[in-house]
Amino acid sequence: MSEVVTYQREGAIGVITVNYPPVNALSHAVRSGLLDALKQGQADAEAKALLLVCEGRTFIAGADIREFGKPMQEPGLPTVVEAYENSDKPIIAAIHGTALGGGLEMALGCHYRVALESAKVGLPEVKLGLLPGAGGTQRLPRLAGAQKSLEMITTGDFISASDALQAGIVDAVEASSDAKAAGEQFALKVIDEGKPARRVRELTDRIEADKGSDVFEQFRTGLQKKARGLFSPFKCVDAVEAAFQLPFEEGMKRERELFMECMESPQRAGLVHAFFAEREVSKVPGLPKDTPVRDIKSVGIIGAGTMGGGIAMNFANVGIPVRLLEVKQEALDKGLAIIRRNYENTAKKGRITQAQVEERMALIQPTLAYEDFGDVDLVIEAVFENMGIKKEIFGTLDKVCKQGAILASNTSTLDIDEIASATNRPEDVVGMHFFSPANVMKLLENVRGTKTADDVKATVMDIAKRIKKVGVLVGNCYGFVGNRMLHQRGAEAIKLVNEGATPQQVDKVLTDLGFPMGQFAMSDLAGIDVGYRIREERRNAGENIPPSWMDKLAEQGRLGQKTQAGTYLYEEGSRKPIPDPKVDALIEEFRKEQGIEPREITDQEILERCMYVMINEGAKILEEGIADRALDVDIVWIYGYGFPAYRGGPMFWADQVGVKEIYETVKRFHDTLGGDQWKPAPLLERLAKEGKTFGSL
Ligand code: 3H9
Repeated sequence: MSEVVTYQREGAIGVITVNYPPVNALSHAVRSGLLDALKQGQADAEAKALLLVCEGRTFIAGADIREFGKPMQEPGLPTVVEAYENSDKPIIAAIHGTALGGGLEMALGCHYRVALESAKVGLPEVKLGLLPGAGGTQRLPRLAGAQKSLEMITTGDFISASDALQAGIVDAVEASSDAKAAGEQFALKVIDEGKPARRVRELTDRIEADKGSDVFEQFRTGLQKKARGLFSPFKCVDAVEAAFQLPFEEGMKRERELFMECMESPQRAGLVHAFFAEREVSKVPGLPKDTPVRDIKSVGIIGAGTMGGGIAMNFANVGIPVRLLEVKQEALDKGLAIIRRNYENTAKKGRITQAQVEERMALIQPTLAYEDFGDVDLVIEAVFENMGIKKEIFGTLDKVCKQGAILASNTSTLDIDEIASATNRPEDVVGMHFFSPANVMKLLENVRGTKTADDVKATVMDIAKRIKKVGVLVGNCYGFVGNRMLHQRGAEAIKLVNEGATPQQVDKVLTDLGFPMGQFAMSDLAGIDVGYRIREERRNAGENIPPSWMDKLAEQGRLGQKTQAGTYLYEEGSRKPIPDPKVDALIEEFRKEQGIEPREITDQEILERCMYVMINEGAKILEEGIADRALDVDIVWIYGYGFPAYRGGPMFWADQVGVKEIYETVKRFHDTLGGDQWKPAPLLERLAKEGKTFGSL
């Protein structure tokens, strides 16, 4: 008898229980166990109906993702679902937690579904580069029709039990916390009323109603924009459409073909890597799971600008009170007005209520006095990048904050140890680097200083979860993980334009790779003055940073979107970059001044120079221990810079391209172009020579 699936009769009901923590995923053992238990139920003459329930926190959350990419072991999930559907005894699925992917498909193979009020259902396969491959694309439309099925299958979003009831996906919703009891009650009714085994595959009403509908074309058109570069959403539409064009068995065959195409696509590999990497980053090497965390009940934020305001919203959104400090009343008023406007816009879109707007605003208390930080548990400084000012602020915090308070800086580049040196408690100082817009971007790059205490590191990682971000703990160096790599890409992009490429050409190569925007559109968004100021500071510090046409833009006051002109032009109220012939002329003039004869630059060269320079820097970051694992770098880039998740992050992408190929190209660039940035990282060289990948580290 399988240990993960058991069969037991209770009165007239044969209860099949799955118990495979943490989420009852459909591993080989679970699939075999489900078939065995079904056989027992069939053979049990006393059982008049069967009930499928799960132990633990959730109903089945899907196929076991860890088995993807390995040879499939029989029985496959479609076989198991079919066996359940074929049963003559009615089978009821009792759903609690989340019935997802293959889990919902199992439930759709059962004859009735009852869900707890708190339960959610969904077919999230598309988020892993797949489509539902155990009949989900053929059975769901028979219950919910074309529109709802397409919505659920192409977005992968979960829906509530009541929504599922309304859509006809479940038959009953119970306001109970006991799925087994709710399922048994439903099963007894089925037995009493002599209800038959109702097979979803035999239902035709919804299929007939939506046959020939233009909704499929509408979805395909919508996806052109929403799912740019992605493979599986389009296959999802094809598979759902097949339910309306083909008899059930043939539809199932079509689903299988399309599923296998997705399974073999590199996008599936990238998205599954991203799924596990997102969960792995919270397990920090050397920081045991049971490291204590400090109790954070209130937060102080210094700076009510775009960054500080966005950070404050994150805490207010989850009910944590914030004290927001500015030096001038005017700046404070302006900052609060922007926060209110952001919340009101969200309310207008129907995502929060007006009452929630007021609740959240009430949690953000403005102040002009550092003394008001005397009792907060965490302070986050979010003023502009200037070491002198930051040190002064931390000196003040050291005086006013209570013992045990965590003192964090939102610096995006500066040395945390130097900031910490302005206090007498460097163990309490840490970096918490939010990404703009801070209330939207999911990454929180937490930076450990040399002396940061373990419980402080554990606390800031815990806070990331509390405010619904993905926290990555990294080491202290100029620009940390994300910006250190970005700066290399930015410098290379500028040089490519110096040499003959156009900014549009560089940006297009990056957007074709899947980035939401290119390097130059991004600097326009961030503000060209930001990069300019950094370059100037580094020049003043004696670094050899050659002049560039970007400096000229900054000097002319073309600062990007905020001045409606940067590398591109922007129409009032629009974020769409428009190429500007004046910038072409400025670049041309710059080349003349510098004596540069422009040359034709291929897209391939742009791709290699922009991306490989980052990979080389990533290898240095790994070698220095600034990032613990390649997957930490991947998550920083996916959630902080919009690196396409379907490529798995830069280091995963590098493994796909081939470490050896990248090493050889980097070496060639070092010989031809020169510069430290092209000096092959010893780690890159070693991996290339040993035939290994970043993922193997
Ligand atoms: C599919 O079903 C294909 C079929 O159509 C066709 C087949 C032929 N497998 O997220 P959490 C692990 S595709 C293996 O932190 P939460 C996860 O790695 C699948 N492991 O918890 C983590 O492990 P660890 C469609 C899985 O409460 C632990 O469980 N299904 C799986 O925040 C806890 O996870 C999906 O895409 C899995 N399927 O969220 C659902 N799922 O502790 C994917 C989770 O070692 N899962 N783990 O780090 C989820 O969306 C969330 O995990 C869930 C729980 C909402 C269930």
